[in-house]
Amino acid sequence: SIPEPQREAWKKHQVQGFTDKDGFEKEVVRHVETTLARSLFNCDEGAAYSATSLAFRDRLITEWNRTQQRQTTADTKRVYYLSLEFLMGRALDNAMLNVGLKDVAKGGIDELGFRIEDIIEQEHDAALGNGGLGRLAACFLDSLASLNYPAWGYGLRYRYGIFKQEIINGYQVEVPDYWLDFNPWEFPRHDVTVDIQFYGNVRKSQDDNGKTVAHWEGGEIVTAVAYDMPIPGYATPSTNNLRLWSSKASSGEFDFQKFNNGDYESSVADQQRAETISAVLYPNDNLDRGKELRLKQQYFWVAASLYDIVRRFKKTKRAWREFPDQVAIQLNDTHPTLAVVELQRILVDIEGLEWDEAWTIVTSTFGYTNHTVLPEALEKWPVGLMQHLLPRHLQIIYDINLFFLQTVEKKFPNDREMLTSVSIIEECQPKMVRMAYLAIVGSHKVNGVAELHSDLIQTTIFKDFVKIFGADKFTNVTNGITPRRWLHQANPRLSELIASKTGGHEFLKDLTQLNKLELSIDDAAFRKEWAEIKYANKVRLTKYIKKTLDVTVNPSALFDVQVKRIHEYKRQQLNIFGVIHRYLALKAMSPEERKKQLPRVSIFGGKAAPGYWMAKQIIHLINNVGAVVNKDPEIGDLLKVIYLEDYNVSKAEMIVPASDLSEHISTAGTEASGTSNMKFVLNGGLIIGTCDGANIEITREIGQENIFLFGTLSEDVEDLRHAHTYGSHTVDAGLNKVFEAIQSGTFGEPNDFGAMVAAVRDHGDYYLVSDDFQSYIDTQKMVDNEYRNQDEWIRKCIRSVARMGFFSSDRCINEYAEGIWNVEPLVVN
Ligand code: Z2T
Repeated sequence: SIPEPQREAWKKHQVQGFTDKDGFEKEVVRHVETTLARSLFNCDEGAAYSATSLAFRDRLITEWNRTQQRQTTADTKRVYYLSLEFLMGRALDNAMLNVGLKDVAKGGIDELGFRIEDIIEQEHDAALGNGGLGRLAACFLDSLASLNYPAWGYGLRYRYGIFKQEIINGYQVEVPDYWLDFNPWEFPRHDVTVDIQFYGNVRKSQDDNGKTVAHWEGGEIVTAVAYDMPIPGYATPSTNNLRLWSSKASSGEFDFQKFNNGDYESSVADQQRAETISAVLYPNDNLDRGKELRLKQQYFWVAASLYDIVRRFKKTKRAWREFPDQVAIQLNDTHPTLAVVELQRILVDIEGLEWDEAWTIVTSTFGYTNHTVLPEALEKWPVGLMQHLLPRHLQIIYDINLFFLQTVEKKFPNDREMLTSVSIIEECQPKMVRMAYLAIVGSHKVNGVAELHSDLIQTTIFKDFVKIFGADKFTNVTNGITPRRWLHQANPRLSELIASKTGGHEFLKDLTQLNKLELSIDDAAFRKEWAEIKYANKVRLTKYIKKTLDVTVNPSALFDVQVKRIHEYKRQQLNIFGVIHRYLALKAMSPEERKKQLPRVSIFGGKAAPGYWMAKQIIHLINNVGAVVNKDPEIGDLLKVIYLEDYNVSKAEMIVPASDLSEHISTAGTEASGTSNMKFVLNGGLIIGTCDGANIEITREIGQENIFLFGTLSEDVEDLRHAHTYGSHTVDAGLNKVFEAIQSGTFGEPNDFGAMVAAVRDHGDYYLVSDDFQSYIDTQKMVDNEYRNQDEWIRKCIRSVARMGFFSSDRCINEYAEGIWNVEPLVVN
């Protein structure tokens, strides 16, 4: 650090950061000329994007430094959010809005000869996530910074994010997403590295006091390098950090023997092998595939993050027992569960604490969030694999399990069934480590992400743990979304209109203030402007559809949207069967009758996991239906079926504000929460949905008269499934007509869709498509009728928006802070 006498010179030249148009332009020109090394007038939109981003990045990084310094000085408790996915999307627009300088930049960019919208569009999404879980982590970072919580995110810096989806001849094709070409938002920290060990053996020795000490020796070393992304809070100087780890070969391990023997190629191969760890995001949503490289990713990231956290704690020179007063670590699903074991290892093997003392620290530090009840998504790792890759960790897991089962045995004497059912080790062939059980045992709180989901985990998959630990350990924190990105940024006109009716943009910091909108509901001019904004958003999407798919849709038609990962439990198949049903009904009508029908555009979007064959079949059917319907002259505007390619965060920002009706129609009890449901309602769209996940709480908040609910209730699902398998299962007439159309070749080769039809008709219909079909069709009929009354429809939209305050991720983060982390904001003056 610089000594006092010289600090004056530093202070004098401290970076101030631009505050007006002139200052902004100066920074942009400087970056074009120097950082990008371009001659003065040689600037295209790409360069203008880069220079604008660098100008904002410079601002953010000075605030970032101050925030970190403030947190270190205050020496208060910090939150660490460990997530394998952060679905950040674009950063520039968000940075401009959060810093409050978008208008300044807009003016400056304009003077320099560009349009701000075009510049924003240049940015490649940071797509380091699959769907809801990763986007939730991104919303949480925005709220943590906006609420001034001292918090860090820790993740992996994948070279390839989620693949880019192309639709070719109606089929999904995956293209690698190489996004790191030029990323002005990350700061490489080549001086912040951690060496991570894999494989090897454990040797035990006795220390001077006769205590057994474990030594993990040998194996291989891979180096983790930190890359930091600044996370600006909205209307606050707080700028937090997202630290992503990148893997490279350890410099110590570079094999000089090979090098000297001229085996240069194989040294390069070693290098590449190390880099493979952070090369690619696994593209599965709600599915665990148990790949060794995935386990390596998990340990690599967890060990590097914990080393960093422990290093920071050690600088405070506190006693170990104070660790949980300084550190809260949240496990985003079970992916980071090895952190529990790693912290225990650090405390016992390296720092020399007694087991019990260490374990108290560990369990007081961690909280675990569960995001699914689907059995195929619950992580399990073969004991043999764990033994091979992390031999010492497996021993510790066995010890954790032993002590845990001893307490269970005490509480439930002679209950062997209980012991086998809750054991962290599943005694099957091969034996498996159950990561969710390990996460529960290693945490002080376990939460689900919506009320129904939190109830379900406590009564089904984790019910024995409720008996063992008591109900207090289990809690609910209903998900939320950041209104900054999902209203202010995605729908600027609506945000302005709301501001004009609620007293400024305060609602962006306290979303409950939306309730003031209800006072304006009888204001006809307000409703008119509301409707105009929705229409303008639909026109924008209409143009996009024309440009990308060359299909003309009528922006006055009802836009019915289902965009999310393709999964049988989310039931895009129910939607497309409903579309076919509508098409057949229209075809059967006389021309006069047809004229009375309400025009509708069915819009789909979403990626299928590359290995999920049924999901790919669903995509194929939707595209084939579109190909037939969209060119049918008898149908015209009455029905269009659109598949939007490569659905991602930035596309969502365009699609969500353009929806009249969105579909959240999962089989009851399967969608833990859903978060796009919240985004759609917040943007003045209504919902058709099942009684599942957060739909239930949305209904409670906005009123059941403002939502189209249908279908089986979660408590009836099990019985129906049982009846399908053991009783006789018949499919109703309407759905059978749909199947007949598919099988007669109306939508292309019937064999392509044989498995999809058979899953419902012949193989037990696990997702209850047939059970819910008729009530779905009836409910869509209601939607048509209600949409005809535009005035009443708009009133419903406004009322719904007014009542959405609860679903801000700010509320959600405050609940975590109070109920789980025990942390407080660090107020900035
Ligand atoms: C995911 O996006 C979700 C759950 C997962 O469980 C995995 C992934 Cl990648 C392992 C989703 C849920 O499906 C969704 O209901 C929820 O809203 C979201 O997480 C955030 O909690």
